[in-house]
This record gives sequence, C-alpha cells and structure tokens, in this order.
Amino acid sequence: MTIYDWFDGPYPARVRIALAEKGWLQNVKFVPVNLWTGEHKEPEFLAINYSGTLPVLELEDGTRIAECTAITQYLDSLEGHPTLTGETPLQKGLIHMMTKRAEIEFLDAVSVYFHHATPGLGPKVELYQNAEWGRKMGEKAVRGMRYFDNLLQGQPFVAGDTFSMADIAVIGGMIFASLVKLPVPEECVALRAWHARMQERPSYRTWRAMVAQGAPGSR
Ligand SMILES: N[C@@H](CCC(=O)N[C@@H](CS)C(=O)NCC(=O)O)C(=O)O
Repeated sequence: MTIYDWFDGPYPARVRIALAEKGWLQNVKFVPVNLWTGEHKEPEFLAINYSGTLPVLELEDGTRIAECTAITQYLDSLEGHPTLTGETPLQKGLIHMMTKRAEIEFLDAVSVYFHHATPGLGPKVELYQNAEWGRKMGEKAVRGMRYFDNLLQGQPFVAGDTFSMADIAVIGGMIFASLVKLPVPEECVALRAWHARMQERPSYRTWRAMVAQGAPGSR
C-alpha cells in the first residue's frame, strides 16, 4: 500500500495513528506531498485526488481512496485488531456519527480557522481567505471542544466504551488546534484527561516519533 501524505499534517495523522493501532505502518510506503509548497494543488496531485487534500491511500492495483474516514473504514475491513469502526451495527452507526461530528464540529472548523484566519499555507496556496469566516470557525471549534468535554464526562471514549475511529478524529482536532494555537479551555477537564490518555497510547507515541524525525528529505 502507498499513502500520499505530509509527515505532520493533522489529517494524515489520523490514518497514521489508525495504521499504528493495527501495527501496519511497516506495510506502507509513504509518498510525501509538500503542503507548504502547494504540491497538493498541482495538476499531478489533483489527478490523484480531485479534492487536492491529503492523505490518499493507493492500492497495488492503482485504486485510490481519499478521505480519512473512508481510508480507515477500508483498512478496518481487512484483517487485524483492534477494530476501529465497530463490530455491531449499533457500534458502526455510533462511531460513524461521532467521527462525522468530530469533523464537522471540531477538526474541519479548526482547518477553516487555519486557512482563513491565519496565513495558512501561504499566499501560493491560500488564494481566497475570509478572516471573519475563519474566526467564526475558530469559535465553532472551541464550542466543539466543550461539546466533547461534556460527552467525555459521561463515557471513556468518544463513541462509547471502546477506542475507535471517532477518538482518532478528535485526536486529529487536538493536533490541529495545538498547531494553530487554539487552546482547549481550562475548564474542559474531561477532554484534557481523555487527551492525556490518548497521548499515552502506543499509536500516538509512534506517530509523535515519526513527526519528530522531521520533514522527508530534511535529515
Ligand atoms: N476531508 C478530508 C480533509 C483532508 C485535509 O484537509 N487534509 C489537509 C492535510 S492536514 C490538506 O490536505 N490540506 C490542504 C489544503 O486544504 O490546502 C479528509 O478527511 O481526508
């Protein structure tokens, strides 16, 4: 399997953490696509993923799957443990819902904040910016943090009793929020405690070690 991504991107982190949970990182060839030089908006990459976003999974027969949720669902349908997208119909439904909610209410909102309310990836990539919209989405992201804090006061994981793809989506939001310096409110004690537990997981530590190695080719 090949994955087109960028080593420290918050969305790529979701797939790298999913792969680490499965113990499959060694089976993957990572092809770097430099977000900071706008490589993901060049025609060569747009031919790989119309949306011009990372990550993208490419199978041996050339089939490509973009979107973190779709990639994780595909990987999870292969053999291996733990199961990240649910065993029962109820778990599958709840995990899908909470993953979507993590994206809409938190991670994607942080992304819009980054691209619109900050210099984002720079003028070559950010051809249209709307700072007011970006700030609104920053506020939405913080509301999302409060929502997940409230949720995690009553259950150990984002979609219930087990770690899942939904936790990984919120982890992606936390990674992005930290990069763009959108702080988690002090009073979000349950979210902070959950985050500390997530950071102790071997998958998260593995991801952090990969990031610490720096940009591909810079060593
Ligand atoms: N919905 C997509 C979003 C992916 C995404 O936004 N990825 C970031 C990388 S961290 C990206 O490619 N951003 C570049 C841009 O939007 O210009 C997914 O879940 O894969």
